[in-house]
Amino acid sequence: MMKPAILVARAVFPETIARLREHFEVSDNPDDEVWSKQELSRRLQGKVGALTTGSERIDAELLDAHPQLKLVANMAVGYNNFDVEACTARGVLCTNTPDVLTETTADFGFALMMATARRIAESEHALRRGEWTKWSYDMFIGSDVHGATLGILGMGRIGQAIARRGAHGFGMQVIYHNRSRLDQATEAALNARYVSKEELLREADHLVLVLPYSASSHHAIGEAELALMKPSACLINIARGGIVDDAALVRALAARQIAAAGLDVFENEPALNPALLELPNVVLTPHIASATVATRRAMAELAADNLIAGLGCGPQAGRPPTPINPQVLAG
Ligand code: 8YV
Repeated sequence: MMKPAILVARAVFPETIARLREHFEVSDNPDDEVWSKQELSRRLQGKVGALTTGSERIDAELLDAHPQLKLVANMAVGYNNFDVEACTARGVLCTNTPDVLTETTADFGFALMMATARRIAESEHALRRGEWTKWSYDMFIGSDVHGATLGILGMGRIGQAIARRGAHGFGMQVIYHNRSRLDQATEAALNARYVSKEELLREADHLVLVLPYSASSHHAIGEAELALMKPSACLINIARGGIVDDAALVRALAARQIAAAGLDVFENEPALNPALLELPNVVLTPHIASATVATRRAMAELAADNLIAGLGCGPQAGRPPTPINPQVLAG
């Protein structure tokens, strides 16, 4: 019997490709090129499934060109690169990779917060430039993380993992804002207090963004929001580019309206607002919050599990572990 054909749109672990080959005719991308929309469409010809990453946009136009496509498996928890509504309308199942990256991503959020508050990148760069000639009382003086007020915008799995670290590891006062409030028991366990968005902005010493990107979260942090923050505050974005208005942030950082920012995601990444590169008070990392060996392996394997089961293969056939639009399975 002919195996179904799938596309793996970006390079992944050879072990994952080998596993997929047990079930599918696999076209892959070992050179890890980022294909244009046209090239992606060309490569999708005849494919019933695709393993994608945040760089591949799956929209109505692409779906209409490929009526044979049944499943798109994103190797990411975020799926703003998918038009889920268009997929659901055409019976295309979408899957993502939640849970397996929660703790790793929360670790990174904390690392970025600490690097930003304690000016680690800025001081390290100065040392490399040979500028460390003497000790001074105010050299790279920063702000404390322990005991400070940790603000979290978006209180899903990753937000809660960050809250746990802050409350239980660093004795922080945790405040959060989210579309829906957590139940009392979860709030009590995290020692987290629900506040309005305005109070969150006004009170946080360190504000961490962990909400999904959508039309409603576009520029959730812009000029007006930055103006509410403390001049001593740090802003950390490990969620998605576009949640912060980067041009407004550049202005706020340059004017020291807030103290510093730590950014793992950017509008139009991997291109970024060039003014960010000129600012000393921003820590910039290339979208690596989930990048540990164990977690990236787990993400690749979960994406593969979804493809295998979702396309009717293996012992879990018909029961992909993490569907985004499970109504497609029922239909
Ligand atoms: C991915 C992420 O590395 O999971 C997410 O939503 O942003 C990252 O973990 C990235 O999206 C590539 O797919």
